[in-house]
Amino acid sequence: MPMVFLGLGSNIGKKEEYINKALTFISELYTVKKISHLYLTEPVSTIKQDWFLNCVVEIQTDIDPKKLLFTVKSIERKLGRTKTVKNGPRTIDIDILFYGDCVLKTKNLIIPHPLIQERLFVLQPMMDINPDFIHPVFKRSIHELYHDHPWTEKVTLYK
Ligand code: PH2
Ligand code: MG
Ligand code: MG
Repeated sequence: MPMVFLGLGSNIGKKEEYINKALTFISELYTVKKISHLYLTEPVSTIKQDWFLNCVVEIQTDIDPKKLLFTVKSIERKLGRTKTVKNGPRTIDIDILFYGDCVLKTKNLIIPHPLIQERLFVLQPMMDINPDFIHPVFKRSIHELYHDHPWTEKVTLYK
């Protein structure tokens, strides 16, 4: 079965509660293999907003990626996510980061997530759970991408 990684982020209200509720919903549907630490992260955005809590979870599933996207979107809606501006504040964001070595580009879904290499708030938690995972497009490990990052974003361990 492919190694599937989801990135979670919250920066409105009771952030830790939203992350935990999302993890509960995810674990009711899929086998959770690993959960990273939780990080308090500076928003990467042109919009002024609160800091985020971020983590990454590895799940075991061979559900079709489009169905997985549909499921994570429904979890976001259950947790009060509403459509606002791009990169704006949100109760919960659940992104499909990797789906094994699958490379996919459709109108609604790009796998791997196209910005992983630019985001310390993804690379740092990925380092916790699978630093040797090879990015299927760049053919480089998480470890290498992490060390190449300019580390301009502030990311601190929360829990
Ligand atoms: N998500 C974004 C944009 N910016 N910044 C941080 N720190 N954490 C996020 O999860 C995040 C972000 C778009 O989804
Ligand atoms: Mg996102
Ligand atoms: Mg998203």
